[in-house]
Amino acid sequence: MARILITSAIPYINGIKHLGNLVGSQLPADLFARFNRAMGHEVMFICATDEHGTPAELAAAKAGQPVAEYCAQMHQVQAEIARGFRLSFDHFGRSSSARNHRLTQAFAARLDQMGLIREVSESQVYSIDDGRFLPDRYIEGTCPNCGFTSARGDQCDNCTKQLDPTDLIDPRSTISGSTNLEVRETKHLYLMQRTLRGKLEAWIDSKKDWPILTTSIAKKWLNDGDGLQDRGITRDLHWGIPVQKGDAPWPGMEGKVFYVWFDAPIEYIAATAEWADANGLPDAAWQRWWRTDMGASDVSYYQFMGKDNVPFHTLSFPATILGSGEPWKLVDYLKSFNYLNYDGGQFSTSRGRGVFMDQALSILPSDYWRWWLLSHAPESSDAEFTWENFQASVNKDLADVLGNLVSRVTKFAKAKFGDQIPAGGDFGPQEAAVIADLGARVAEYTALMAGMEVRKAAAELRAIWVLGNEYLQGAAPWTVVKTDPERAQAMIRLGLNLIRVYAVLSAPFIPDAAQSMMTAMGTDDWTWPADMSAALRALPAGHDFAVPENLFRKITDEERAEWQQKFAGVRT
Ligand code: B3M
Ligand code: ZN
Repeated sequence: MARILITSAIPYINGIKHLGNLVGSQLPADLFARFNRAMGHEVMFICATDEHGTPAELAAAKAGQPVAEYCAQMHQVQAEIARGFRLSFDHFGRSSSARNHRLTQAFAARLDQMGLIREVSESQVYSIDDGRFLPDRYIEGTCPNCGFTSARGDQCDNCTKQLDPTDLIDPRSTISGSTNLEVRETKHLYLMQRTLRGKLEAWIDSKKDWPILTTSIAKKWLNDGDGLQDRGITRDLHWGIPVQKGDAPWPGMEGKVFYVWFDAPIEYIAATAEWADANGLPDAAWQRWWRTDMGASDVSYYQFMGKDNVPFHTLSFPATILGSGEPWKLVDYLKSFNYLNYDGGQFSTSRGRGVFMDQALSILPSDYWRWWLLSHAPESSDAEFTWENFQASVNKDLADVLGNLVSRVTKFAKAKFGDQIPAGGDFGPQEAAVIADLGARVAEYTALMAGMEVRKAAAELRAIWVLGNEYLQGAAPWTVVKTDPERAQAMIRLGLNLIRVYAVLSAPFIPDAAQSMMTAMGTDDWTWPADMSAALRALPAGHDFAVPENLFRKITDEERAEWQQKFAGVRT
């Protein structure tokens, strides 16, 4: 039994995520967690909400709520939706937790002690009427390049020129509209990542088995232009983790908070501590996952995220960990994803374009979405969601192939032989052949799942479902029963056992349907079918079974057209 630590990138608190966000981190991480639990490994699967930074402040202001209240409420909303999608986190934490405050402040103090923090004096725009420094995107004005009047402090959206806030003509605060602004000196802490360049490069180079997408992004940031830059880890904001040296004040840093990207990955660790607290366990319980001096050296740690988050996980967070010189666990394998596009364009949170997690669950159960998203995961390239494709996948894979097999076998068995698995006949050459084929495919499927080849694993699972259909098509118990009922009984015995095997294999993708299949087979035996011949004999003759409710319904053309219309534009 291995010990597997899995973290998904932690979603921002500001609003409900769309399906593109889901398939790029939380969902494949859940697939992998479920698979590893099924293999009998000890799994710790961690996620959280990412609650600091300007987006959280802006969203709370827009909602007219104090930011702490807004975050507490949105955390509940996101947790509920995560349950709806059956995301099987061991803990869903909050980056604003007391645990993360303490840990983040402790890391900063330690990095300072290691000589890796320097103070940098910067000039920044201060709004006298708002009583605060303004982050770049809180400042708007006229673009000096093209004359666009709503250019932001960091970039002009019209001509795309990168800007400094001080470049803007007639700058104003987007919070209050005030033009009563001035440039003030302010001090910030910088993490001296350049000093750690050699260590980081050696570490990345040692990861021979990482996906190309991951290492190419890491290498690009390590070597591009001037190479790795020192990074500001503090901000002049009110909402966040106060800058302190552990428990002690940090002279000159009063009123400042840590930058959200400094504290967010530390929350992976803090959330595991939150898990221990929530379960009344001592510190050793979470430390054995994270501290190599506390037992974590035999943990395999996997991270899941979209490609835009890779630099922070291959450079910044490892810089925090390596720089601390303390025995923290570093990631062993980083699985990253490209983007999922939506119906000829991009998902857009700001414009409400595409399907958001809550909306998805309001029209169909989570298994439908899980299956489509995972079987089309944007691994080797970007992928695209279209309603035609979604309808076709659901109707063919789930309803026609899997759903139909389950319903046909159980209904026929009940009608002809009653409520128990029939005893007649023996397995013959046809059964031996399908057992051999299934065994080979399941071995391949298991390897693909272990290797996090999400799309290929889905294709293999589908092929496994198809094999069962082909066997029944060829064996045709519905015909054979007329001439040789004993033989038909043997076929149906295999068919019913196959339903249990399918439940086990399919559970990581479609957990609810898998549970229905298992319940209908009157058992709770989730043993992974390593030996197919034994697995297809696990349910003996005389064992009770039931006909389950229809597992999947088909999506009609009318529904498809309606949904296409409904999700094309602005979210209401
Ligand atoms: N919240 C960005 C995102 O949700 C960011 C990830 C943090 S991972 C530590 O895509
Ligand atoms: Zn411009």
